[in-house]
Amino acid sequence: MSAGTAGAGTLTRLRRLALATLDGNWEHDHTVPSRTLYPHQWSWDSAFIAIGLAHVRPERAWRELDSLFRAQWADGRVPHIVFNPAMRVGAYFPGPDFWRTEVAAAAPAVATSGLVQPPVHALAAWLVHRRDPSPAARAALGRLYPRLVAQQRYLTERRDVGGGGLAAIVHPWESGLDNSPAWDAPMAAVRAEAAVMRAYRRHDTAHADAAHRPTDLDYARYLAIVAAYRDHGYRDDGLAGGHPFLVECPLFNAALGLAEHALARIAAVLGADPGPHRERAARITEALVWRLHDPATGTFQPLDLRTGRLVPARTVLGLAPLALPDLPARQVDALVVEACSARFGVTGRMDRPLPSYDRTAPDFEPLRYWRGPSWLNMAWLVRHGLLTHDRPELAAGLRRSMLDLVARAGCHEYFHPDTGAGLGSPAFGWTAALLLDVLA
Ligand code: 2M8
Repeated sequence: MSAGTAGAGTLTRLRRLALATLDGNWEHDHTVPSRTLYPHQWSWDSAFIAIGLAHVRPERAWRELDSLFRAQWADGRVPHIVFNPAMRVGAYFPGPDFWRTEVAAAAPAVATSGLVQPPVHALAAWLVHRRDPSPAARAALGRLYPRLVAQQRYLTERRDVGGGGLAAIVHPWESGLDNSPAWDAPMAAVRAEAAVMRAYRRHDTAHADAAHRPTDLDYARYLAIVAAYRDHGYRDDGLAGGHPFLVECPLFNAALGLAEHALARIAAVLGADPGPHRERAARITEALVWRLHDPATGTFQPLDLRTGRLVPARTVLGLAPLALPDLPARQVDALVVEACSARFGVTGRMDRPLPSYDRTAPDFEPLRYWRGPSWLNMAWLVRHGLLTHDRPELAAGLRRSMLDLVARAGCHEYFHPDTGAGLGSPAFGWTAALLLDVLA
């Protein structure tokens, strides 16, 4: 029997496991994604984690978001890592001594990275509030709202490098899908050599199989891109002139649009005007369709701003716009076809979980991080889209597959896309949190 159709006993066991994982990763005012691999606070992890915490520890859900936004930069950017000063130096690479955010006037006093991640926080704040509409929660929402607005303003004004109404990412880490095949073409143009890594000590490969992680050449390029941005003072003016990596990502921009939809609802609760958020949401969806939709395949593809070309790799990033409630029916239908194709295999009865990359591609790698394995946050987002566009059977198929993965392997970071075996960190925050959300 699969967990999706399991009895109350199995569901209770799953709930307990998820709660124990979140409690085990709780660190005074935030949840670490993993005690070993990622011992600090990560931006979009905190958003997903808050969504799960809302079901079991609502007060912590607000603290999670609040602690992240306390590290917001003066220009509105929400850093992708907030470093815990109590953690030993070298617990994660690259650490504060590499980021050196003090070069930027807008950086906060606490140590952070200088990059961002997909802005799923307004959606998270909205979902947390929906679970917990207490007066304390309303006050927490009221404190977050202006910060969420500032985050959107940063992304829509300073990051619209292409000038078409979408936000550009300046590093693959900003996509959240670090070594996705989507970034192979833009990364190939970044000058770096794997040998550079001899000068550094990677921390990730001490805790995870190197064959499952990005390569040394990937890391050398990651560092080269950070160095270019840092040496530019983490400023966003003039990026089009020479920054080595500039891409409009469908997932990142779907999150940007979803955030405006969520902010419209939050504004209505707080007695503010939802109108401008609705207008901005509509403009983002329009820009996504106009700029990132490939009519030849019906899918959404990243746009490499350095070449002006859409990236051809079909990854799970391209399914994310399905979560937008105002996506036109033609694109919704095409994305459902893509999700249900042999590439991604979504059905009402899934025998294998959703992969992060086209499983029919010759370079599909079932073990390597974002180049094939299944991740619960992607399944959660696609399920969210299927529910939004009234495909309950497909959404139920994805939900069952999420439950099965954790029932068999535990709260792993990611899973083998054929066997479902657990990979990466064995006690991973967003896996536990999003499981709690689909169990509710
Ligand atoms: C992974 O990314 C970090 C860099 O930000 C890393 O590999 O060290 C990604 O899976 C990212 O999406 C995630 O937020 C982060 C922490 O879980 O780990």
